[in-house]
Amino acid sequence: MKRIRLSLLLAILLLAGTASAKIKTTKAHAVRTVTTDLKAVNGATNTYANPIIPGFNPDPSICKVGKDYYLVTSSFEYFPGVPVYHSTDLVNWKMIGHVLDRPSQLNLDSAKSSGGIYAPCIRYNKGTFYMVTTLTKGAGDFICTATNPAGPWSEPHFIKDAPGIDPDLFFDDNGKVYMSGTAVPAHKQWSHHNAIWTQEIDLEKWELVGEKKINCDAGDYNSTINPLKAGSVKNISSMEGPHIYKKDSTYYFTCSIGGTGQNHAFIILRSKNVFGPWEMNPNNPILTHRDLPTNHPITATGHADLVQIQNGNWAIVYLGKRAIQDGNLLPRFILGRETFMSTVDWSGEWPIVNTKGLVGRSELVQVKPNLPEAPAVDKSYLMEDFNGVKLHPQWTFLRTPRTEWWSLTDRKGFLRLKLRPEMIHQIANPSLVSKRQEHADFTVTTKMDFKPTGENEEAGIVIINQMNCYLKYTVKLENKDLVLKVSMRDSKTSADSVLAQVPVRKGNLYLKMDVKGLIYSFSYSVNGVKWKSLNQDNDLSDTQFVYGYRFTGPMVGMYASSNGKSSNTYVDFDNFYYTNQ
Ligand code: 6LW
Repeated sequence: MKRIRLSLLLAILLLAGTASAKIKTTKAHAVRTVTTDLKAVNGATNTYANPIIPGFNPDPSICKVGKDYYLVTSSFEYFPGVPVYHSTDLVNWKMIGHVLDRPSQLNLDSAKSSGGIYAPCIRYNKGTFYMVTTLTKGAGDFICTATNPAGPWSEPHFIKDAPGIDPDLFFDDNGKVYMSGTAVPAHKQWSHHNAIWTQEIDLEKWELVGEKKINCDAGDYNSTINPLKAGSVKNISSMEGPHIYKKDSTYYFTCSIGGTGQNHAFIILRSKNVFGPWEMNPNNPILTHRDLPTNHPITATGHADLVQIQNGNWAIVYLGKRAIQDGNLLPRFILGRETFMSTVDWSGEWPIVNTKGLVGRSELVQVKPNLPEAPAVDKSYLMEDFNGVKLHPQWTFLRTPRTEWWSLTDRKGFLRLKLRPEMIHQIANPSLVSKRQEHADFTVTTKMDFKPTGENEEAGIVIINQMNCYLKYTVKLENKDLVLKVSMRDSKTSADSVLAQVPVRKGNLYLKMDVKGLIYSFSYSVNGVKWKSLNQDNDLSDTQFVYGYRFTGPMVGMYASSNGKSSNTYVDFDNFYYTNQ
């Protein structure tokens, strides 16, 4: 009762703060009050739904080759790394592979949760695709190349003396190539004061050449950022995600400020020189939600990349977070940072985001870009029967697998996982095969054939936010009895806590997990027809599960472990069906 009262009070305060907050736009666009209306305000019918790539897909970068668009996102401690998506209409996207799909390319052995691979940037030049990113707490920035973005990509070319994160590559029309990244300024003026360095790079020798310059220093522009709300960041904290573009013989520099949360904002500057000095767009930020109520359906919009589409139009891809719409008065963002898209009008001096909707804002429903409609992407891979000989690219591992502990051929039509001592809460590569959770409301079912012989051997379904924040729905052999249990670790505890359990028999068992926002329900069956409920309506609102990730997002999949002991046992999954409600 107390919690409801508190959230009610907070909600009243939040709604009171929903007074229309005006954002400054160019004269060409009437200033409009911001509402939380989710429909494209002009009632257009040719609309699409954001996010364009749902689930854990942050820090998008995009490039265009002919009629094709390719987009990459951050992948952190998950392997393969840096997923590559393809589209021809910017609305329908298909995962076509990963840049880092070989252990030789990506050593994540010591990556902690939200460590590993940070923001990537993809660019195309004269027949070659380039992807540059950062292996944090490791060898730093590196570039891979490919002639086919679906792969294979090259081994990494590590770039010496490339500090910071969020590297960018810019191919100038004079043949020079420049690399940029985040930097610590010579004289920090406030705690999160940082800058962006730029230096020419020789892509034959894979080394930086010439002088490295601080190309954009937040401290030089602090006073011209029009704070969009009282209390907004006084200084341009955390200048990140830089990109340089050239349009009509003018260089444009973009970056995000405010950090990847509520204060995130995307700004653009211009100059006649690739090293500035840069003129600030008077209407910055051109994309932000930092002045909107915290219960707005989308927040944290930023870390953007611009792309020219066709007939002079542009578009922008960026990360954002969706609040789950479960009627709760407090916003909860459980899907991590996803990839959103908006159209951009750059017919004038400066680009303007979403001129066909709420200018400078992201909306869940927006007017489509002016591109030939592409067919909807075949999502049948969500209903996986494991009849192939290779895992679909949606399936990922936690850190780099050093042995093939999984097989699609040992038992045709089944995914076989070997039980190994490694466990989710360790910095290791456990027997875990998972995919991105893409919806707030979804159901997963699996048919599992598991005959454990050793104590503590377990297998089943998991949802993992990070190594100390996960939910397991597994069959486990304990004291010679086989039990089906729901257990979780939510980073507040240092051990798994059991939510429910029931004795079961060895052999085939169907498991079902129904998720509605933060309400989880578990049932099981011996024949896939008659289901018994194990545990209904588990409300995880009061657990770290709500916030249990930093940069990643929830992954759902199949898990097996002998929990620290050696084992010769394995588990066979006949299928894994993910359906959104
Ligand atoms: C990304 C950087 C950031 O590299 O978070 O908060 C990092 N800002 O732009 C990981 O997404």
